Amino acid sequence: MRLHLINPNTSTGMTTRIGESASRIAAPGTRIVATQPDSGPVSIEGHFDEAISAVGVTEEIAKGERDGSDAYITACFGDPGLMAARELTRAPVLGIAEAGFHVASLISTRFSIVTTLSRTGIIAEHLLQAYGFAHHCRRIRAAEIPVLDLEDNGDAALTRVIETCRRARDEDGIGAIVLGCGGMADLRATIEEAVGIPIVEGVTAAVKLAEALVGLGLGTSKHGDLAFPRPKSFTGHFAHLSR
Ligand code: 2AL
Repeated sequence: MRLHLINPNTSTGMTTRIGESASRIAAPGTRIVATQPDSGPVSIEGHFDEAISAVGVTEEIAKGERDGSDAYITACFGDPGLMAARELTRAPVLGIAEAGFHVASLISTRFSIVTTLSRTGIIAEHLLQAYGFAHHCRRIRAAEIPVLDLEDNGDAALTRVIETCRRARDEDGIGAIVLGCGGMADLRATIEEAVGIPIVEGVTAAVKLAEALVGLGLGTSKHGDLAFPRPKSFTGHFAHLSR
């Protein structure tokens, strides 16, 4: 099984780390191919970054289709371009926020999210509402670290994430925590050990869900709104997308 993991931001170091985390958790028959868009923001920390990165995600899906991918993961917690990505393939496409919410709801009745910056909290809140998980999430907390601090300032960032998770554990009335950034993919076990309650991380959760869907023989439905995009002309910068 070829599992194409798309880091929607363009930081190659983060793509490598996320890919390594995915490979460690993957089943022996799963090959992880980790890529990032050719163009776009180096980190995704707001609505503007998301809008630009979503185009890059769709371009990576197009490449994955040429290379015969069996499933895809979009590894940014805002799930940028997820529904658009699903329109472009019959393979399953999993967003890491979506995967994290599903898995957390299977092992706890209530969870909190610990993300990077407060300003990204509204993105997670919108996703909880869109996916029907608002009722399961008690609180969205931020460690107040820029995304690239997870790369450049790893130890300090980890300390802040652990502190924030401990506050969530003690104050939120929850059973589990969902980590809210793709850049936290390799931190799950360390944080769980330090905090002592189940920590769900979206990249690793998405790998196992993607393997399950492929094992079940299920892919993205082409009946209804996730059908391939209607052929039409695109103009200007996007003329190459005309079909
Ligand atoms: C993210 C993420 O997962 N990757 C990125 O660049 N920005 N979102 C977040 N809330 O930190």
